[in-house]
Amino acid sequence: MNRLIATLLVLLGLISVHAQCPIIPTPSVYQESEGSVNIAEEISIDPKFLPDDIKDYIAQLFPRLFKLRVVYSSAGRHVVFRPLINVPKDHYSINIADRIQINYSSDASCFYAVSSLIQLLQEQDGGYYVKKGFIQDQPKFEWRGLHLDVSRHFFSVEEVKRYIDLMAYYKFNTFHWHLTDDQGWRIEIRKYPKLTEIGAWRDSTVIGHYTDSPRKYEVKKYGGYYTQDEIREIVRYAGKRYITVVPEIEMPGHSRAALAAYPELSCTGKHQGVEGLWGVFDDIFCSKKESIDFLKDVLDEVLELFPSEYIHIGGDEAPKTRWKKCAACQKVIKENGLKDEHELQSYFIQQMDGYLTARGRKLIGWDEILEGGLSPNATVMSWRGFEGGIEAASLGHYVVMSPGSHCYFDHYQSKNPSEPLAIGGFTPLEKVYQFNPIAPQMSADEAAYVLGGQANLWTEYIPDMKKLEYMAYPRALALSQALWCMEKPDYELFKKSLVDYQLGFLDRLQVNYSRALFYPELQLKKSREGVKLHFKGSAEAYHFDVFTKSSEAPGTMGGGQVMSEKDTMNFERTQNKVVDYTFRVSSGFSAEASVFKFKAHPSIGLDVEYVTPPAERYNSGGTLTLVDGIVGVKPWKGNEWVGFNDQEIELIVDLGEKKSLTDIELNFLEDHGSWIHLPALIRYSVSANGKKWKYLKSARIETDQNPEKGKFLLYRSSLNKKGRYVKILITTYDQIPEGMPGAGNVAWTFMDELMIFTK
Ligand code: TNX
Repeated sequence: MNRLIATLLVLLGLISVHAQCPIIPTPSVYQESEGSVNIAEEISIDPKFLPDDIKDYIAQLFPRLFKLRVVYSSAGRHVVFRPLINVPKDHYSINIADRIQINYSSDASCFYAVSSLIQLLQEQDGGYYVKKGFIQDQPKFEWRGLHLDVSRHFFSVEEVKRYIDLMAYYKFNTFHWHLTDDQGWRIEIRKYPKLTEIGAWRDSTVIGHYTDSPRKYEVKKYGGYYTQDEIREIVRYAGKRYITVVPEIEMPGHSRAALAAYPELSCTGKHQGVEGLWGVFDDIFCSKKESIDFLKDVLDEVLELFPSEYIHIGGDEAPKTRWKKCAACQKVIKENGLKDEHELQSYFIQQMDGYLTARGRKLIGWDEILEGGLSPNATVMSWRGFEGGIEAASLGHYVVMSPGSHCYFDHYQSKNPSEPLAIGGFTPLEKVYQFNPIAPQMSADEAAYVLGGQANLWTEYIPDMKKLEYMAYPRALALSQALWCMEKPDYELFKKSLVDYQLGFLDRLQVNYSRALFYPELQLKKSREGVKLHFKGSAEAYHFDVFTKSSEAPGTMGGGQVMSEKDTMNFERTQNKVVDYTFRVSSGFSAEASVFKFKAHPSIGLDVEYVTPPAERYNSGGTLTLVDGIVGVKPWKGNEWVGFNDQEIELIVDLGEKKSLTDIELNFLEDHGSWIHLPALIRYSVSANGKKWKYLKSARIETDQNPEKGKFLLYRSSLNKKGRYVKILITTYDQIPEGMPGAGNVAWTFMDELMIFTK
């Protein structure tokens, strides 16, 4: 059926275009008509034109997933296939009438059609039915990736296969396998056996968050690796699901596991074990010829194992501390007329680029490979936002977008305090859904260089498959929409397909997906005298109890209240005290209650003017965040903190009327791994009219810039002055010092909450 006929049928009312689509990612065209194809006990498929791999896939999967016998016969009572010519690559259509006819333009698109069919089969009375109708579909982006870090935590062959299985259902086609890092080398290299004998094992692993102080370790041998046979098996397994495996061998940084095995490849030669802590470490591959030759040897074996066009060489977070002091590195700089260590990194990457290009492959690396000059054939994977990708595209290089803001599935997905420990950040389902690999500021020419996008699963805080699934699902479904759909339906429609169809499917597969979608959210609005609070979520009503630490709980609240989304609770600014509230909220959707903390204090709901605007992605609550009564926590979940990336930050608070100021309190976050540092200086001024300012005092913040210390600081200063407006001027240190993550960049300043006390 072509589009014209489909349109006619719509006009005749025989099919409906507004039908809710069960398939995710949503196909370009989905239409339903009256009736269905019913299938019970066995599914009869005509194997003609069905590629062998897909034939095997169906034969293995359908009996398991649907308890349907698969019968291949030329009768093809239920399903028939037909290759299409003269249509774009990866295009398919499914016409469901008396039987299901799948038309496809490539083997991959035949597989995508089968993936859609899997989601179309709906259970009924012990059998299955597929609604009649028409589907037409093709992918938007050619790189639809999910990444997995198996260094920080190791995942078995079976677990990796399951990860790949799940990817296949959602039409991902690239599995980025992060095989080496500081905490473990996971790929057998025949020429260098110590890489896995020594480099695959660590003696201890940090437990809790790496910024905890004091830190705790589990002292226990941990590790594992994949033999070359196992790797071949996984590459083959993924290939049968039309997924390309792109291996990543990290260089020159994140290489402590390799250096534990071969310390002579570092600058100092110092013997150190495989790292048990998360972070960025100074010891990296030396840029001398021996290290580069070693890596080329490693790549030789990698190329034998992985047929992928792209080979990922890492390139991120490589401190130049050792290179600066290393005679061998300085010699390379001199001999090659390089300006500095950044150009040396670029030289290093160019060696690999040349090596891979000569062997018919392409190098891809994290966006740091832009620093010091991008190697001629390199493709950039942009993780520190979209900027690196935009720059690379403007230089005519291919790009995969994987910005932390939308694509880091190691971040928190809800603000619920019951969320299991994560590295930090806040990337809820809706945020992922908003992801578009093409940044709005890109020209059409630049956009043409964007291959697609990818989510990353760094596993510092993901020790097992259960947690991995919890972090990846259902966010991976939102990502699949962003990467596949020509035109994404709006978020509410996506959510409906998710809830009505996909969660049941994930349940059948026993995926431990997150229910964050159903958690109520606490939302706040400014009111005249303070803030208004309500619960938002998928439920009609929320049942809650309120507890207060102080005895002054308003009498109208207590246990067993019920509130709908429209109801609000009003909190007025207090007279100079802080009242702590705890809400325990439940809805019919999730068994567990959500717990929220709220502080009523003298500044809630005040007008704060950000003279320096905070970074958009760390200011979801607008100007209210600093005075909303929700205090930023650690590990940070992103949006209860306000984040700035400037060296001078100016804020003006309006108290509404002239008051006698006593004290001011301001909290800052310190998390060096995320480039968040304490500021250097805070200056306070007051004014009666917002025009003429009187400088009051300053507070210098003592910080030893010690990354071991990660802490969370609260500054209280006494003001003792009358005024209506308070100006807060914050100055950061010049830049992040050498040897620390993000060295040379302006540090981030994260603050929350602000309280001004008066008499
Ligand atoms: C930064 S993303 C890293 C990883 C960490 C990750 C944690 C990137 C290229 N490097 O080494 O695991 O942050 O989110």
